[in-house]
Amino acid sequence: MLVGLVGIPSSGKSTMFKALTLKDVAIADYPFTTIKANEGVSSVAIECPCKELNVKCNPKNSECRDGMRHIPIKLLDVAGLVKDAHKGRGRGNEFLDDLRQASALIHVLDVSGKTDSEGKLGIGNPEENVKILENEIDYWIFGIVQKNLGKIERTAAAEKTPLQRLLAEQLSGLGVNENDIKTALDKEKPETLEFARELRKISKPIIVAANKIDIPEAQKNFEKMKDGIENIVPCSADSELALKEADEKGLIKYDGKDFEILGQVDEKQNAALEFIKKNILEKYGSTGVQECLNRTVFEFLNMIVVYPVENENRYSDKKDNVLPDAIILKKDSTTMDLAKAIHSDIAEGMIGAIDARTKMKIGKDHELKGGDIIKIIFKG
Ligand SMILES: Nc1nc2c(ncn2[C@@H]2O[C@H](COP(=O)(O)OP(=O)(O)O)[C@@H](O)[C@H]2O)c(=O)[nH]1
Ligand SMILES: [Mg+2]
Repeated sequence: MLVGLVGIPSSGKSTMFKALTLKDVAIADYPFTTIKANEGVSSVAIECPCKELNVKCNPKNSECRDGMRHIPIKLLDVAGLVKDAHKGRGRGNEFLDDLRQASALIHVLDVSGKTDSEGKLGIGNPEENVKILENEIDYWIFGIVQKNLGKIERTAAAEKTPLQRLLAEQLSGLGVNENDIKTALDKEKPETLEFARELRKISKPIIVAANKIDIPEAQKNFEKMKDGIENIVPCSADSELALKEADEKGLIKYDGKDFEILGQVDEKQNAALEFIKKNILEKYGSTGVQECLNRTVFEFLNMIVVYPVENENRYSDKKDNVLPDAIILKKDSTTMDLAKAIHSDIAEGMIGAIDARTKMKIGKDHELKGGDIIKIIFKG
């Protein structure tokens, strides 16, 4: 799973990217083999079961800080969005290529209205920029669908194959399946832009990070916009970065919601910290940056976290590491899906599973809930 940060130049993508990937989870089993220049590792945070079970955990693929489990997520800084990117403007083609890999997008939007739609200083229209981004993606998907549509429709008719099946093959790189396409086909005709828009809503859900909320004009603009846009979170990437850096230097202890001053801060630093506390943390509850990523993964992508164990009594693996791994799965996943996510050999030899909380035996097609602790029983 990969989440992309998109937005026009100067909206704050790199700042947000840096804030989200700064000194993040230190992990023994590094799960991502290749990291490109614009890729980084961030994490989503969720309450760890160690608190409720009153055990001390030893995480391997994730980290537990103050009872919160931080699970790594790959993040992509997708640069190059300008109007007409789908026609190759700016770094349009690169931009769209990067988009293909993303499961969801965070649209970093400068709501201060101080940058125009090209990222230059001037009068910007944040609402219009939301539309520009959606349109660019819609036109890009539209272009892919139209490419062979005539031929695909003729083949579907001649072979009596459902159109969605043939389209699914063409669009597999976009992360849409046959069912998704059927859903879109039920609403719109495939030759329309509206059809592409339906596919975009399914395959690239977008959360809007209303960034630069520390600027007074941004707060005014946000109030005007927030009811008209479904998924919008007020953010201050600059503040998040400043807090994380101060935490790293040992000046403050920052827990994502509030901070405590620990070290020697000079007058200027103190004023900056006070400003963030009063105008961001107390007003909005957080800088919004981590919330964007958490909501993207758990709300829009409908993911849950499950903990596989080998010893259901000690909630541990063979080496007695308690709650070693946190696995992110789709909401309707089964114990078999969990087995597959661990190892194909385990899935092949799987007999059943045990719910470690209740110690009850469960089947291969048992649907998992978020926070489940599961032992897979398999023939090795
Ligand atoms: N006031 C304010 N400025 C920000 C915020 N986030 C980013 N910026 C500034 O906006 C400018 C562009 O940021 P950058 O991350 O390079 O944008 P990018 O082009 O989208 O990658 C920089 O001067 C940042 O310091 C924020 O939350 N508040
Ligand atoms: Mg940048």
